[in-house]
Amino acid sequence: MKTIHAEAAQLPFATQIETVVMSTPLPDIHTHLYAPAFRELLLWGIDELLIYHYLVAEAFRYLDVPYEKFWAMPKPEQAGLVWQHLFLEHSPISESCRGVLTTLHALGLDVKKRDLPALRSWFAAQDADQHITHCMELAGVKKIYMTNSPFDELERPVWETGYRQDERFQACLRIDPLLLAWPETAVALARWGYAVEAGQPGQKTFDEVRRFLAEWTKRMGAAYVMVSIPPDFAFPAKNATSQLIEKCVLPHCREFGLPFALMPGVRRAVNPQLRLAGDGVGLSNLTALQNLCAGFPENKFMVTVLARENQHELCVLARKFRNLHVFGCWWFTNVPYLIEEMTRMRMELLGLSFTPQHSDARVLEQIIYKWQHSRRIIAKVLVEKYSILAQTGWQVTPEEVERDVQGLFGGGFERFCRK
Ligand code: HDL
Ligand code: ZN
Repeated sequence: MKTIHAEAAQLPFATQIETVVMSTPLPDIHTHLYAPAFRELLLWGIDELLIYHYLVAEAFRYLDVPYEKFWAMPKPEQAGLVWQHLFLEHSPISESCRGVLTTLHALGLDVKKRDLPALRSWFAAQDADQHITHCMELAGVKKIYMTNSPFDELERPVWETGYRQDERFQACLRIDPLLLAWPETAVALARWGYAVEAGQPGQKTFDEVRRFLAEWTKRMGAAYVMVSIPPDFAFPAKNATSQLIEKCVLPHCREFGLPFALMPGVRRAVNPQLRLAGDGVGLSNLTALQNLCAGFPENKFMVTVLARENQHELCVLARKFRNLHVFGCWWFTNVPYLIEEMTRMRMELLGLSFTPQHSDARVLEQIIYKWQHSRRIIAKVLVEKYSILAQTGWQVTPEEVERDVQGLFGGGFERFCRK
């Protein structure tokens, strides 16, 4: 096999591995980014980086501004407050703050000047489309998987008027309102021409929901169907969520050969005044996932869980069910301490049969720091694992390192999707 890092083979062992991990191009399999055709839905630039909801949550720990007063401010004013409290008045050591600086540094900007106006001028001078490609190159991201919702009032019209595919982006069908807010969603589906009944769903409803799923899967060319679910999600259960999953989503995914992406553990709006920053985490009952994997062996489940305390059980479940693919260090687990812990746990229990990371980026430039930070940790763990193998006399070749890393960085996921 031609090695894509032939020069790496001449380097010391650890450096070889780091070189391959830091530079292997990969698909980012879950983000909240959008192709330029979605216009204002694609967030980018320094002010958006600073008002990312992770930073807003951290800033409010210092801010004594009333929540609503903050939300009423123009975005640059919000960003200025975040900059002042999280960067100037306190050193920016949190992962979210560090990420802003990693990104600016990678873009060649001088952060030690702490000159926010100068940073704003630089971003204002960027051409959005070229900037997308530049950020992807710096991040080593070859494909950005979007989160696409027919229930989003700004997004739906772009699809309905005909979105011309941008090869840098992959659509994914997100269906939280369908599964988690059935009565309200049934009204919307009926308005869109699907003959669903609002009460307890029956066969006619199941047929019409499948028609909805099929039409949007085809319209988007969706790579998977995704939902985030609360910690107390149970399956099976006598409720609309469970019935819609069993009667609509799972047969739809089998028919179209798509993975069903489940993300358990979100407690939505634990502090509603923080808006998008107000969601929390809860310990999930993964028996629901066990029942799904065991009960529907023809379905493929890609799963990331939000609670640190659920990670070990998720790995054990993946050992039991080959139709379960573990991915990412999601949201509150996407911090170096837990990325290392989770990657180490997964390699020790699953070998290389998982996808270690996704960015979950909401602002374009975040893919730069989220991948730079994660690649460095994944490289560290891999160097240790290969070194431990070498102690037994087992020497991995540079080609095998490339093969393994390509598998972790999208190859395994793409094979899982194709199965
Ligand atoms: O539900 C999700 O996909 C989460 O990733 C939320 O969007 C969350 O707000 C987030 O951005 N986490 O990183
Ligand atoms: Zn997300």
